[in-house]
Amino acid sequence: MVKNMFGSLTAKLSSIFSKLRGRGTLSEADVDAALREIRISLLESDVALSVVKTFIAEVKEKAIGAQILSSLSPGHIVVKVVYDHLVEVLGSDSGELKLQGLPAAILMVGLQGSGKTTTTAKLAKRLKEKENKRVLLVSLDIYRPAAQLQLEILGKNIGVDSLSIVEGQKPLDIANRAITQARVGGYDVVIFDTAGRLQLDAELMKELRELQTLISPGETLFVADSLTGQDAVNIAKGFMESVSLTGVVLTRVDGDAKGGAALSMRQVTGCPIKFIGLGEKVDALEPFHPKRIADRILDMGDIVSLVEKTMETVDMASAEAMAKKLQQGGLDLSDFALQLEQMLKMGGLATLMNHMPGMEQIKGQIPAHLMDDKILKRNLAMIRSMTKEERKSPELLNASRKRRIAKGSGTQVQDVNRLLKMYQDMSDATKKFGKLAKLGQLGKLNFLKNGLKGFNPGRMK
Ligand SMILES: Nc1nc2c(ncn2[C@@H]2O[C@H](COP(=O)(O)OP(=O)(O)OP(=O)(O)O)[C@@H](O)[C@H]2O)c(=O)[nH]1
Ligand SMILES: [Mg+2]
Repeated sequence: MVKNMFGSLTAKLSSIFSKLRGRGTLSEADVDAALREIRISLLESDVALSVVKTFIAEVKEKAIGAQILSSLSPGHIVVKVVYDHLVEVLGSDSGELKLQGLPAAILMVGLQGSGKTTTTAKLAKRLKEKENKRVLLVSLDIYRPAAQLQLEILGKNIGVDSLSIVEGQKPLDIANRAITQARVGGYDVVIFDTAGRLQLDAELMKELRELQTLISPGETLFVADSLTGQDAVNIAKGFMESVSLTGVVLTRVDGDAKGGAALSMRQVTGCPIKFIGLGEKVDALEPFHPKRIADRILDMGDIVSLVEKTMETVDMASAEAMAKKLQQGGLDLSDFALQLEQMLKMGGLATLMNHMPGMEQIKGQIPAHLMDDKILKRNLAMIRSMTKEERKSPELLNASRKRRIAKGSGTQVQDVNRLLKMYQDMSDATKKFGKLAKLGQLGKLNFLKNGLKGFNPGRMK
């Protein structure tokens, strides 16, 4: 697996987002600050400059316009926006090859040493084993000594035929012979491996164009080393001037590449990344999964899933209603109950803490029995034992009313007092945001965090 890929970017983004975490609101300046860091990280991770620029501009637009849910921290939202955009830019799940014509042709192109020949064998093995295809391998590399033999040997290892080698034959002639041979021999797919070339080599690029015209392949796969850095844009563009590409295969993803190439190649070619190469062996090939790669780039899958979970469970309508109330002057206990219910829906405090990075240490300090949903449920039970009027105006709660509520909810009077204190703290905190609310910053309030602030487990027995 690609465990170490993108490691450095991951570390950097983690530190950026830990700075954002714990803040109540996220201003445009915050977004800019975070994106500046992301920009640097992407550059340091070898994403090509022009690609970084585009990515940042797009993410910024989304981050500022994003609907910020009350129960999520702004940092979480930014993580999610960056993650979603990364997935989007990286493209869809792939691993499909367009096999067009009989025989279907696949043309492999790329720089010297990028992994074309190895990938040719990997694809052949895959087509043979997964799709039951009869594959013919053809090397058009007459330039490097023993290149044709290299492919033939690889073919033998995986039990796939290769076109017989005729010394001195030119690539176009070999290609012609291969097509005839494949038809006669009843092959389903012909994979054409080509000589590695530099885009500066006009003669070789011209040959590539002629080959593509002759073969008219359903797939022209651009094989690129994941270690490619700032050159990625020029290399890809150089090839695109000569041939039209249909897909990218990224090799050496098992190495310590910083991963920028995935993003660069994808954006520059506009082609899907179809496979990734994960080693020298013939079965070290996997379909490309953008989510998996994005997970590795950000390494914040936990936050992403928390955000997704919250978005599913939080009732948008009630959140909006609450926001409106806040604008008009404060929350009452019914609103507070609503918040508690939402927390319960999300799996209670324990789940929440497990999902929040940096919570690990705090968690150790909280007695285990307080981490369960009982507290939330008990608070809810007390609020439910109140009358409508009491919920609206908690100051009505005198000693005898408190006793009644405690009895009704199976709690003690001091529990009721703690609940009221918690509510008061939260109420104070949210009032501070009242002005912001009026300025249209409403969506960026963080009810849940304020709720947690008021919730002081240390004082609960
Ligand atoms: N670790 C690792 N090595 C790879 C991968 N793909 C190819 N290689 C190695 O990279 C080297 C070059 O691979 P080739 O397949 O010969 O590359 P090529 O593009 O055909 O090279 P030329 O024909 O000379 O242009 C070989 O040693 C391969 O074993 C990969 O995904 N991971
Ligand atoms: Mg080769």
